[in-house]
Parts: sequence; C-alpha cells; structure tokens
Amino acid sequence: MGNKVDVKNRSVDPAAQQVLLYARDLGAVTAWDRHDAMQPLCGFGELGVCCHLCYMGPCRIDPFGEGAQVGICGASADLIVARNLARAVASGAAAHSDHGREVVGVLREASAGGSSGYRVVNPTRLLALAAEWGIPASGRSVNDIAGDLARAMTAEFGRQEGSLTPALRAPEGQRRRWDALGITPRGIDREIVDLLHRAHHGVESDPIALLRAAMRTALADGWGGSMIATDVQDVLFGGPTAIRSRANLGVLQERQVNLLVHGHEPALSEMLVRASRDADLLALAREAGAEGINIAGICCTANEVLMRQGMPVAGNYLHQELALLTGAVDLMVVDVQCVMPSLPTIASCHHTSVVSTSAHAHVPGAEHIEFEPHRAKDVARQIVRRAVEAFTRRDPSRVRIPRESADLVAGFTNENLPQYLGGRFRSGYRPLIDAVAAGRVRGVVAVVGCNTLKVAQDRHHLALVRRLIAEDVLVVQTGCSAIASAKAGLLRPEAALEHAGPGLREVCEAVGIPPVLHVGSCVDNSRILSVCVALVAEGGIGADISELPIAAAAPEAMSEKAIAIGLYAVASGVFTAFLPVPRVGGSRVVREYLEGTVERETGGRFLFTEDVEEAVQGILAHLDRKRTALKLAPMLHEGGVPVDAGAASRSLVDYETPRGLEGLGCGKAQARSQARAPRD
Ligand code: MSK
Repeated sequence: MGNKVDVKNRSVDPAAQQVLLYARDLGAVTAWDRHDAMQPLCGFGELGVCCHLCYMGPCRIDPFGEGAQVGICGASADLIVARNLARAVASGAAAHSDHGREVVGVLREASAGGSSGYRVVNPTRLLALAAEWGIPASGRSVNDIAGDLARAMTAEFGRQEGSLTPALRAPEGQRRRWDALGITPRGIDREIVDLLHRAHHGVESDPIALLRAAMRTALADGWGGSMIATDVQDVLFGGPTAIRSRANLGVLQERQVNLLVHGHEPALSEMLVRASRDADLLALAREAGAEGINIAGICCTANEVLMRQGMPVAGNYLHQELALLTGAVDLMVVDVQCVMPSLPTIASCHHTSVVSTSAHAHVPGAEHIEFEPHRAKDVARQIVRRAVEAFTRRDPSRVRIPRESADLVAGFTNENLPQYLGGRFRSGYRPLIDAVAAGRVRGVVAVVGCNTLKVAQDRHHLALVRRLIAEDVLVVQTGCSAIASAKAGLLRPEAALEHAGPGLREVCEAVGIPPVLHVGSCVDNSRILSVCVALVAEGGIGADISELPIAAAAPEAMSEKAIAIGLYAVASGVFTAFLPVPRVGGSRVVREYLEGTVERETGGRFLFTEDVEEAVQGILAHLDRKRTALKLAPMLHEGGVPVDAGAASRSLVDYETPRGLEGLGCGKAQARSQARAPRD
C-alpha cells in the first residue's frame, strides 16, 4: 500500500485538491507522486556541491569536512557551486532570450506583409522603439520601420562590444556600477557563450569572478532578451490594458470544446484565439455537439493571452497535469518551457490530445504540428479542428471539473499604470510616489516565479502576498505567482478591502486598482524593471533603483529562469528574497557574496531562505531601511492587519499514493490513444 498523503499538503488550492483525489481514483501518477518517490533527494545535489562537468568524475564535496574537499581537478566546493549556478543562469537567460528572438522573427514576418496573419497592431509603440533603436521613421511605412527594427534587434543578439540598446534605459547610477564592475551586458548570445566558456572545466577558477560574469549574462536577459520579447509582443499584439477574466480549473466548460494553451510564447496562441472565433470552426464545433470553443491557458502562455485578450486562466505550473486529469480538456497545445514531458501519459487517462508546436520542443507521445510564422493561421486552424475532433471522443461521465474559479483584473504595464494611478489629467507615477512618501504605501514589491513541489502549491505565494499587502505594500506580479494570486481572488479590486492594510486600501480605493497588480508573463519581469526606471525618473523616492523602497521575491522558485531573473534583479539593485534556497548551501563564499558583499557592488542582494515569514520580515526591514535613508514620513498605520495565511485551503482529505510509477492504468491507455490518434 502506498503512503497516506494529505492533499492539503500538496496544494492549498481546493480545486487542485479535488483533482488530486480524482487522480487517485484514475490511478494516475502526478508530479507530486514522482516527487515523493524521488525522496530522499540527493543531499550533494541540493547543496550544489556535485560536479559533473568533466568525465573524470562525477565528483562531490563532503559538506561535513570528512571526505573529499576538492574535486579530482582540484575544484573547491565554492567553485563547484558557483559553476553550477552560472550554468543555470546561462540556461535560464537562453530560454528567455530565445523567446525574444522568436517573436522578433514574427515581427520580421509581419513586416513582409503576406498571408501570415500577423501585422503591427501597436504602431505607437513601434515608433517609440524605432526612435530608441535609431531607425529612421519619417515618411516611411509601418512595415518598413518594423522590418528595420526586427533586423536591428536580431543583430543585437550577437553584439560583440558596447552596451545592449535596451540596457541604456537603466538609470545612470546603475549603469555606472555595471561599468565599474565590468558587467555591462553586451549581446545576449555573446554573454551566454562567454559564461558557458568560463564555466567549462578548467577555465574560470575564481568563484566570485564567475558570479560577476553570471550577473552580466543575467542582465543581458532582463535588460535584453526579456525586454525585447515584451517590447515586440506589445508591438505585434497590442499593449495590454486592464482587463477582467477568471482563473482556476472552473474556467473549463462542460459543454464546450476546451483547448488549453501552455508554455510561454504568444505568437501561436494569439492566432488560436482568433481561429476559435472563425465562423466555420464554430460551426464545426456545433456540429460536433459543442456549444462553443473555450481557449484557456496554463503558465505564461496563459498570462500572455490573458493580458491582451482576457482569455481565462486554467492554472499555473502545477495545474498542467491536473487540468488534463479533469477529463474536460480536449486538446492541450504546448510551445516551450515549463512543459512536463509527462503530459501525454497523463492525457492518456482520458481522450485528451497533446500537440507540440515548437521546433525547439518535441514531446514524445504528443502529436507534433510545427508552428512557422508564415503559416501560423493554417496551423492554428488545424489545431482547433483537432480539438473539435477530440471533443467527440470525450466521455462526459468521466469529467470532473472543480467549481472553483475567481474573478480577476489583469493587464497592468509600465506603460498604462501612470493612467490608472493618475487618471487622464494627472497621468504619471506621482500619486504612487506621494503615497509612498506620505507613509500610506510602505513600498512596492514584485512577487514572481514558479510553483515548486518542495512546498504545497501556492502556499508561499499566498502567504507572502497576503502578509505584504496587509503591511501596506503594493504588490506587482508575473508568471505563475500572479496566477496563484488570481486563483485566490487577490487580483480583484475588492481584495484591497478584504486584505490590504489601511494605507494601501485607501490608495487602491481612490484609483480603483487591486492591491496586487498582474503585469504579465516571465519575460514581462522586464516591465517591472521599467517601472523602477520610471520611479527613479519621476524622482522623490530615490535617485537610483537601489535607493527605492522596493524589493522582489520568488517564493516558489523552480526553474533555471528563476535563477536568471533573481540574479538580474540583484544586479539591477533590487533586494530579492528567493525561496526555497537554491543550490548554494554548499559554499559559504557564494552565499556570503550573493547575500552580502554584492550589495556594495550593485546595490541589490539576495535573501535565501526556506521560511516565508523570514522572507516577509527581510523584505519589510529592507523597505523600512530604504524609507529611513530617504527620510520619508513614518508609516501612517503601523502593524498592518491580521492575516490567515491558510485561508485558501479549506478541505482536509486523505489521499493514498499509487503503488509504483510504471504509468499504472494511464500508461496502457496512452499506448491505445496513440494508436488511434488522428493524423492529417
Ligand atoms: S511559467 S518559469 S513555472 S513562473 Fe513562466 Fe511559471 Fe516559472 Fe514556468
């Protein structure tokens, strides 16, 4: 018999708890089961002291000082930890930046006219970017300007010398620090290759030099690849505006074709949304007995189509398997990043099709329909047809859609926030700055990042966000963290009344915003950097990013991208709480640098912790230190409001884990479903 498991310890989301119980009935093996089966996790790996860079090892350093203290080549624990971290940063930066490169390719396609279906939707943003990138605009067509911009951006990835163009947006003080430290980011590809070279066996042997190089690469991500991705997406698909929608598994529709988009890149998903509104495909769905076509999302593709189209969100990272287990999803289309290879096996528990679409990401067991910008419309229509076909195989008696879904408002950006804060006549960040200066708002904190199986899904996100807003901190969010808050109802303006401290509540009520602002996907963390730039430029609460009463947190970090984001935040002057502790525990030198010394160099630093309350206290203390240094007024309302951190968790249920991980019933069903998968 398997161990008794309390699903409340797996997720604080009641919808997830219900599906986890259904998973047990189905005999499905989820990520939680695989995580349990993996215990105990490798202690050397957890501390970051395992090195497998060359083929003489692998080596591992004994953290208790009794066994080997250096690897076969002589590498110390400090070097091994730094090298592993550096390689994670290179990988994370590569993922974000290749996303940027892909959408630049779509912009190039759009600029050529043709039948791809893409075009420049936001010429205002295009012209602003053209001015920044030195592209002549006077007397030229939108497509000509867009083509030149796309070519300039493509070339920027390989820039060998000089600063990345978007990095010049950073405040002057910060850029001077980067120059002094030798970490001003050059081309994105250049920095990633440089870092991977240094982290190769027998190259950079100084852990601190390696960490500085990792910061340079991370900066090329945040102020380069990610920022370019956000900019170009706003040009192609429109700058978001505040928009209402809903989040959680309850957005799945019993009587409609449910097509889930999952991954990160919006190019195909935007086209899928359009295809789902095509009259002939809607007629096809009706012929199949469906009342419509419902497109919803998982992870950051969800955030992209939420921000611009208001499409509902089915869930965050750990919802990807759960959504399929409801039996209500007809087709899940995936692009890149955060896509579990387990999805086809899980899908085989029901009738669900999984379709991979990226040339970078093939998923064994999924059908692959490759997305190419020049035939995007056709690919999107083909996928919608597949979803309708799959709907005809749905077994309604096996469908279990949890009722839970919450209202939300999303779509905030550095571009539109000034209008929401100041209104048409006083547009700008001044009202926020005045509220901070007067002690109504303690500061602004970005809470971002993934889910991890190391804590109950969403527990840290919700605990941290609730504590912060109760302490009069305005929270901005991206990624799966924003989805956690959305599911818990924290992205509604009413959440200010229910959860915010009195000062923040006053501000939110005055301007009609939620206390938690959803600003987009993982690459849209660049929007948060842009907000920091604007706050510095407006003046009054700090002449540099590191002087602002702001901070960041990744409460359930999981991916290498989270490490890259955390590091570019720190390199940009931001205090950043990072949970759980990444693989740095094996090196005192690395921890002391990243949690201490680096602050003298960049103005930012990490707080690594497993404890969410320690993160809260660290962030509040940091905000208060910055307020004191700026001689801002004391907070008007001390003490905040009491918080029930477990409020999102209602039911307590026992769950018996499946006996093995051989795929159980779903593995066999998968073979059957693949055998009958329709082909064009
Ligand atoms: S999707 S990187 S789990 S936030 Fe951007 Fe979520 Fe983290 Fe993936």
